[in-house]
Amino acid sequence: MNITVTHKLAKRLMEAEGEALSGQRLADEFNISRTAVWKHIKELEEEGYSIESIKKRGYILKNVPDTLEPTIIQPLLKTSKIGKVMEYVESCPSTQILAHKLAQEGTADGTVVLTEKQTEGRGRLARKWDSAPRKGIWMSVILRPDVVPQKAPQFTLVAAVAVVRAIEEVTALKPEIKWPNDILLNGKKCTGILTELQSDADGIQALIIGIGMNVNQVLEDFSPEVQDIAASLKMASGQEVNRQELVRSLLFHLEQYTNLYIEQGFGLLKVMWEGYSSTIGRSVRARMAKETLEGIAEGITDDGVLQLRTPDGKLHGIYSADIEMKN
Ligand code: BTX
Repeated sequence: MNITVTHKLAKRLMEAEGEALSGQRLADEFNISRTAVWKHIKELEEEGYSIESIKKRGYILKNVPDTLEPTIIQPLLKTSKIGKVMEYVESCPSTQILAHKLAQEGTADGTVVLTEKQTEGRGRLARKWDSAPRKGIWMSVILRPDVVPQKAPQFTLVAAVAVVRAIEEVTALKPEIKWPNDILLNGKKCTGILTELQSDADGIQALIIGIGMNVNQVLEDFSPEVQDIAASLKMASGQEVNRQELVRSLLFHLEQYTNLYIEQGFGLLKVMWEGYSSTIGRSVRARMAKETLEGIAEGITDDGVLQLRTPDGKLHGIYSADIEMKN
């Protein structure tokens, strides 16, 4: 991103964390006049930043606009690859569609697509994903790992660990993972992950990891079809949650864990994943395209395949299913 002086100033104020910075100090640091500083401050206020100006002390940043624009997300981002390229749109049918297009056009490894509103957000098997405007994180991350296409499903599990770690870092909540791609709070779904693939004879061209996180919805923000099964971080914690901090934390953990996975394989991540899992050790019903099996979810393999033991003692490897907990 070509970051303007105005947004560099915003970054400086954000980093000051509530401390006042004088016009003179900012003028010196940016090598501009105090009048120019004042003009940039006015410009930020027009964009929705709230900046207090105290006589003889200077400027204090009180609030930044509640948007996921790269000018706000990127300056404090702690990643070295993911999110360096960011595509932001106010509204789109689905960030997955946009990400697929960008991936085909050759966008960089680590490109992130973010929007405030999806009109055709989607889940697995073309199911709908409810994406209320400005209330959640609707995001797709494009990765170009050098791994065989069969490894793609593991990225869903790696992303799930990153999601849980981010929620834990930004809130006091204790989320759980339901195999393979749901994050739950008190048994209700607060995040879904959809990993899609572009591959050819040479292997994976792009992995598109779609993450939909319910952040600040109240019950009525959800469509009636999902009101009984969905939860937002706000509903679970009783507090508004900062979406910008969540995006930064999520991208940071996603970079850490995908690097760990690529360098060392799934071993350590599997242990973390199992620690957060609500599925393992439970009696479950697994609905697949052609059959439904009931039994105990004993664990996952190193490839992320769910191991289900049916009452006849047989162990089944489940690659893809909807899981219902029975007790
Ligand atoms: P899934 O197929 O596991 O879950 C879809 C099901 O979840 C729906 O059929 C519905 O029952 C329920 N559901 C729909 N919306 C919500 C919601 N907001 N909260 C809780 N439950 C819901 C999960 O698929 C993967 C979802 C990925 C969404 C992201 S958003 C960014 C990216 N763009 C895009 O179009 N999809 C991904």
